[in-house]
Amino acid sequence: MQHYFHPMSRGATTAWMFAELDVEREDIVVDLSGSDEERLAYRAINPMGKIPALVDGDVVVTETAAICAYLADRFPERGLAPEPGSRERGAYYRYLFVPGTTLEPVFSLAALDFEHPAPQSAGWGDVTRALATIEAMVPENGWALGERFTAADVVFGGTLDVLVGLFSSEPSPHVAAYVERLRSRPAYQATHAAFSSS
Ligand SMILES: N[C@@H](CCC(=O)N[C@@H](CS)C(=O)NCC(=O)O)C(=O)O
Repeated sequence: MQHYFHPMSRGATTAWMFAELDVEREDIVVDLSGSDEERLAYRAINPMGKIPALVDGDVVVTETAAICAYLADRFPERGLAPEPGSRERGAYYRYLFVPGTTLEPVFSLAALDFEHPAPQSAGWGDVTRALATIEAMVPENGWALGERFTAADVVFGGTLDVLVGLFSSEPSPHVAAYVERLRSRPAYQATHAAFSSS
């Protein structure tokens, strides 16, 4: 499997997912500041020109959450996804989808001091509701789905890990504690060294 990424990008999250699974991959570092030629060539894999991307034979997967979900299902014996069709899958999907559809847009815009003028029409709503959603979804103890760590923690937790820096106030103690639990995982530390040394 070829993993197109850069260690200082959202690709750190997919690298973390690989490390949690402990499966082999071929890392291909994409230099986003590289030549136009290189960047245009990469668009044959992802027309958005964005990393990360995963190539598994003739399957191409883009989007961080989709890559993590695909990998968890591809290696079911590693136990990082609830059984397809199980009731746990409902909460699992929620943790996989909320980050990209809601949290990323609302906080990326807020970081630029912009709020959508009609939050009831914008899919991501507003900062107040997004913060309430985070508070409700962050587990008091353990992981998103309970005692078992899953890809939901890599995607939801990986997003929070970055977003807490964009909050206008300090994260609440239980959000901060969850992020600390994630950061203490050996697979997280092995794949996020570039961030701590920057
Ligand atoms: N929705 C995408 C976002 C990926 C993304 O924005 N990646 C950035 C790096 S962190 C990128 O490739 N930017 C280069 C560009 O847009 O040209 C995902 O979740 O994978």
